[in-house]
Amino acid sequence: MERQDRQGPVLECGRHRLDLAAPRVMGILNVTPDSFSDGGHFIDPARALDRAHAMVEEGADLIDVGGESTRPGSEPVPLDEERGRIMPVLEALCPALPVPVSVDTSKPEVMRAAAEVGVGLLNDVNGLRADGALEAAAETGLPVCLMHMLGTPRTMQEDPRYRNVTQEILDFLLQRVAACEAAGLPRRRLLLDPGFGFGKRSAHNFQLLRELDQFVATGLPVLVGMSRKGMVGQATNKPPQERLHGSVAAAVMAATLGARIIRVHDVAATREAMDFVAAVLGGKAAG
Ligand code: PT1
Repeated sequence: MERQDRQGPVLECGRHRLDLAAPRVMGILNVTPDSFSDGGHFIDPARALDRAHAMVEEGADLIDVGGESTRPGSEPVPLDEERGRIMPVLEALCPALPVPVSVDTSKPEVMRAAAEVGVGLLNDVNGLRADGALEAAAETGLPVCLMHMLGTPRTMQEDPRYRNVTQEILDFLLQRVAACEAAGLPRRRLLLDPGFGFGKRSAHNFQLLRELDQFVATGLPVLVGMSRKGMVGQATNKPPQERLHGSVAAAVMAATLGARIIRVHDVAATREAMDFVAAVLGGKAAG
């Protein structure tokens, strides 16, 4: 049996099904005024929809909408503000797009509201640790990406330390999986994400990527986000807007090691790279 058979290759995302036999491209749609690399130009729902359609044209398999920046140093956004930014955009996108929309939120109220307007996946950088988030996510019936973060976005890059970064993050994520199962959220609805750049130095991020096969070996689908991040800049010595080639290299490495969803700003380039990986690996995907 191919090892990928353990992964539950199809994700039920509301009215959409996402086949994870090949690596999928998740396009980033920020609806924040303070986005670190694309300036947050997409708060107007009509513009957000245009941008989402463009990413689908470029080959995005799903669109991730976030209203709270979580890059290092960001301040938390109050519930009403996050909801006010995100909901009009989700209401425009969900019925209109041919691909599932995910919502990048840690707030249970936003998860519930997003599920009601047709979101297909919950993406929580906080791993459902907020009060009420486990219950809210379980009740939506949607799949959930559980990500690891050390601390909070505001403080996470202040001297992060690990004994063994891969082992600690794997332990954390498997504890969150157990908490989900206890709350009635079954494994078949879960994805894991080591959380590149969330309370990690570049050396930690590089080790996590080298050892990504350990996350893949859990049998749960792995999602990664490295697009334009500091780890790419560290390796290539480029500012955020010039990190395309490094980011594509990171995506290729992750997919080769068995990651199933790659969260990116630059959809067209990543799509081509993933098509190449899929052509080479075919049904013999890593993992
Ligand atoms: C991610 C992710 C995310 N990243 C998931 N959701 C961000 N599931 C937002 C830097 O080091 O990796 N996985 N949602 C963006 N956050 C960051 C973090 C942006 C670090 C930049 C950096 O530059």
